[in-house]
Parts: sequence; structure tokens; C-alpha cells
Amino acid sequence: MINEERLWNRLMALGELGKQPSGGVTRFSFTKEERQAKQLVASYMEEAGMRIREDAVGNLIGRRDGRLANAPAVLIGSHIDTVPDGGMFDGALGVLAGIEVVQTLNEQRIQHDHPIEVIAFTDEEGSRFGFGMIGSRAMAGTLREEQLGQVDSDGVTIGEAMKRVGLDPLNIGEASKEPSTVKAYVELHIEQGRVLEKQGLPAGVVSGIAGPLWTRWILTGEAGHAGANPMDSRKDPLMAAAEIMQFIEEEANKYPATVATVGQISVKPGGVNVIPGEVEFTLDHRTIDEEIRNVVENKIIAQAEQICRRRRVELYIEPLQRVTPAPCSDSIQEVIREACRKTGIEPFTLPSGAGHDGMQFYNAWPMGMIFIRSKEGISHNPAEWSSKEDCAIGTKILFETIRELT
Ligand code: HGY
Ligand code: MN
Ligand code: MN
Repeated sequence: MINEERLWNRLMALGELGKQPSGGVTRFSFTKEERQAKQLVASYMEEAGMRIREDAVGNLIGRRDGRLANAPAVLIGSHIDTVPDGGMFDGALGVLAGIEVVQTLNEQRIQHDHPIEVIAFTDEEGSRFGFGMIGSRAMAGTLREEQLGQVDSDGVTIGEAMKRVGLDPLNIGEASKEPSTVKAYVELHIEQGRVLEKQGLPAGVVSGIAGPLWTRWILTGEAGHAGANPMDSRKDPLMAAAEIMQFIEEEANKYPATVATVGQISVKPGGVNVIPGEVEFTLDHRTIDEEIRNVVENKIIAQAEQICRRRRVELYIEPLQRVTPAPCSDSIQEVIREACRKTGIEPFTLPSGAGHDGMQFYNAWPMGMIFIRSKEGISHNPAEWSSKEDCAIGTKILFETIRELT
């Protein structure tokens, strides 16, 4: 059976790359830290007896052939890039657990028909460019050239960042997989919420993945003297933004499965005694139901336009990413539920509020996810934690799932 010590030690070792003084991890795509992490993960894939390659968009892929050479492959994936000051389980667990499953099959000379590929996808988080799931989009064949023009905080485009690490953005089409060559995709991930902990369960089966809609809001008013301008003569973009954010929260509270987050904000020129001239903030708006997401999105925009008109402030909303909510395959959910039973865990099904690479494959091939419990639901935070036991249980369920699928 799987070697839980080896899995845990690898998780801790990978968590050291990009470590911050806070204890968190920062590993953005196409950076030194991410390259180091890929080299370490590639060495584990080697130890697991896999053939290794990096595809045209930087996805790191380890492969173990099955008895049927041309049979469609079963993919196990996740990501090793992180949010700023993130945790060491988000993404990393899914990649390392996939390698552990293959290494166990290899060591115990267990045969299987379908080939298995373990994939560490490029830039799932979108932390650097405000546009994520780059590697899984490319593999699904939906990444478009013009999307590589999005820039990071230094103005570097995705395409330029790829070139700097030896990847040619013109070749991204080569990373796409023909759906006929893939049987299924399975991802093990931490829940990043509190549901499993509240149920007292170590693991669960994911029913569907909420779709993140990311936008950047740019409000332009008129910088001015904080003392000399009466309140009714101002064009203050920050006060307009504050009113808009208040409305966003009120709207999100009306729909149980809807969440809205302002994660970044910047104010120019930023003087204590200066009425702001320009404000920029990001909005991350999600729900599992696309209809409701559209309704809430339209209400927020209409109200924002009204607020800006009244306050004589210009409003521009820049689209960053719009990901369709994705249901998980019923048949793979069944396989995972059976794998839970074989592992002695009562199957429990729950939705994912967080986005994952798997959602990019919703239209391409059957996709399923396994969650393990997150301590107090904390994630995207240095305090993100899952126990060694739960990581082992999740990997055992993944092992049984892969055995059945291959
Ligand atoms: O934003 C997300 O849901 C994921 O962590 N990328
Ligand atoms: Mn994440
Ligand atoms: Mn993740």
C-alpha cells in the first residue's frame, strides 16, 4: 500500500521552496522558485519510475505505461504554483499523491491496462497575471494566444515570462491533448473549507466546481486638496469604490452559494492629504450556478454605473477571467465513492467553492475530484494545514480510484 512517510516528507520538502518569513509559501509561475519546485517534483517522478517531459506550456508530466500501449490515459493532476504567502498543501498534495500512487504501483509490480500520467499544471492560481489555469487550459485546447498578453505587476506578459524560461508561446497549441487519448482526469485536493471538518470526515467526493469570474475595476475621479475641497464638490473614486463594495457584499449575501471578494486595491496618488485621483480593485465573484452569477454580475454593474454617475467618477471594468462552473462526472463520482468504501470511509459528497484545474476538462473528458479535510477550513494562508493521516487517507482513495479506472 502507499508509503505515507514518503508522501509526507515530500510535502514538507516541497513546502520549503518559496518559503516566506511568515511560514507561508510564494511560488509564482515562471519564476526561480517554481523552476526549483518542478525540478524537485521531476526527481520524485523519476524515483517513481515514470518517463518525464515538460510540454509546450510548461506542464510537467510523468507517465507510466499500461499493458495496452494505445489505450486512453488516466490523468492525475494538480498544481505546484501558489498564491502569495499561501499554504503548502494547496495543489502540492494532488501532484505528490499522484506520484505516490504510481510509485506504489511500480514497487509492488501491479499491472494496469491504461497508461497513467501525473501532471503538475502551469499557473493554476492566476496569482501573477490575474489569469489562471494556464496549463490546464492549454491541455484542454482552450488557451488562446491573445490571453498570453495579460501582464504581471511589473508589466511582464505571460508570453514574455514563458520566453524567459525557454518556452515559446507560439507553440502552446502543442500542449493540447486529443480527447480520444484520455479516459479520465482525477484530482486530489484539500477542501479549503470547513464542510468535511464539520462532518467529522477525513475525505469527500466533489460534486462540482464553482466558476470564478475575475474583473479589475478602475475608477477615475479628480485628485485634490483634502482640506480645501467641500464634500459636495469632489469626484472621489475611493468613496465611490467603497459604496460599490458595500453593494457587492449586500448582493452576495442574498444568494447562499454566491461569494464575492475584493482581494487587491490600490489608490493613486496615495497622499494622506490628497483626495484620490484613481482607484483600482479586483473582484473575485463565484457561484456553482452560472445563471445566478450572471444575474448578480449585471445587478452589481448597473448599481456601480449609477453610483459613478452620481459621483461624477469614470468607471472601467477590465475582464480578467471568466470560468464556467463545472459539474464532476457522475461515473467518476461513483468510482470515488466505491474507493472511499474500500478505504473504510463513508462516502460524502460536497461542492467545491474553490476553482481547480479539473474544471478546464469538463467539456473534454470525464473529470472527478477527491477532497481531504482542511483544519478550520483555512487556506491561501500560512496556517493552511491537513494532517498526515488525512493526506494518507486521501491518497489511498486516489489509489483505489486509479486502480479501478486503469
Ligand atoms: O482561486 C481558486 O479558487 C484556486 O485556489 N485557484
Ligand atoms: Mn489555491
Ligand atoms: Mn489549488
